[in-house]
Amino acid sequence: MKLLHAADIHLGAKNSKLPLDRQNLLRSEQVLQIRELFSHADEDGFDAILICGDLFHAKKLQSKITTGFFSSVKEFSGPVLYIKGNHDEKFDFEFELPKNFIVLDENNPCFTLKNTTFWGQVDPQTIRQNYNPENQNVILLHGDFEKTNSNDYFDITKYTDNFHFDYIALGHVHTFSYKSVSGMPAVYPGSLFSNGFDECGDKGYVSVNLENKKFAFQKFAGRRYIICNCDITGFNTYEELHKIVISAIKDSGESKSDLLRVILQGYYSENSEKYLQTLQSSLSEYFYIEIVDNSKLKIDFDKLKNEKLSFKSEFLLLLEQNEPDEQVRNEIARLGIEALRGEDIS
Ligand SMILES: [Mn+2]
Repeated sequence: MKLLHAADIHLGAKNSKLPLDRQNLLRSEQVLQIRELFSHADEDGFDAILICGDLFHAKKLQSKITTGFFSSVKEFSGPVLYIKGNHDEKFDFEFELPKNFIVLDENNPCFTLKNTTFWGQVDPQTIRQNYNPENQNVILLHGDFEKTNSNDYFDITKYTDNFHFDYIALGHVHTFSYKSVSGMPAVYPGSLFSNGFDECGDKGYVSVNLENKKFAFQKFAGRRYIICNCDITGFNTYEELHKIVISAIKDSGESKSDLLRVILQGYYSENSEKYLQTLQSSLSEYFYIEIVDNSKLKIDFDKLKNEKLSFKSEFLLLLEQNEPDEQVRNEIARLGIEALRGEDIS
């Protein structure tokens, strides 16, 4: 039996820092990509799709998102098995669900397909009443079983100490990871899409072959969030700055469809051409790009102190007389000079 194991789809979630048109585009794209995935799941040989919680981001969603999702479910001939997560535990199913969309909970603790029983996150007593060791058994769980101090921690041993599962399908942790628990594979597929710069890298689902006990991460999300650190120390002209930034972006292995955050670091000198607006608009072919400027002005104190009739020189001399700590003095000097240049204080 072949399973498509997904979790944390967070339909309807938005990265509110993005421009509105980009947010809308991403949300409708996600619905269409899921339809594409589900409509090919039969020919890709999947017998069932598992969704281990946080399918929906909030209690209520725009109906075009939910209708879009459930129309995708109908594209697949097998069952789509779902448990609720912390984000969608209160989701209102105010409409008729497709027959192959199966919610596993205390009212409906398990579902059997051929020789495999799928379990929801139910009381172990409930499992005991119907557990058949002759079958293959798979359990769907949502939460963090490793971080005992997490609000969403759950004790996995109440399942693994009492039953054998051929596969433990998890949700909640947004990065692909797996661990063997009492010899059983416990797998987080990670989120299906990324929703921000705190979730960089490839996102996808896990393809599971229950017969040979093999599972593999499958890259799915078309767009990635990428953080690109860029040391701009040493540039003088705008062309030099542009060249340094472009080369750092290329090194990140990006594509034009990704969402990029470029973090400028290092030092620039007083007369260097740091034209950030121009830089930003020269990179407009990316789906989304933002520039975070953490670079610092490098100050030639000796030169500035010797300037005649100069605010900067007066300021630095005063500072030297009043602040004994050199590190503190340098930081105040940098902020003061930036302010005197009429710049944003970094
Ligand atoms: Mn989640």
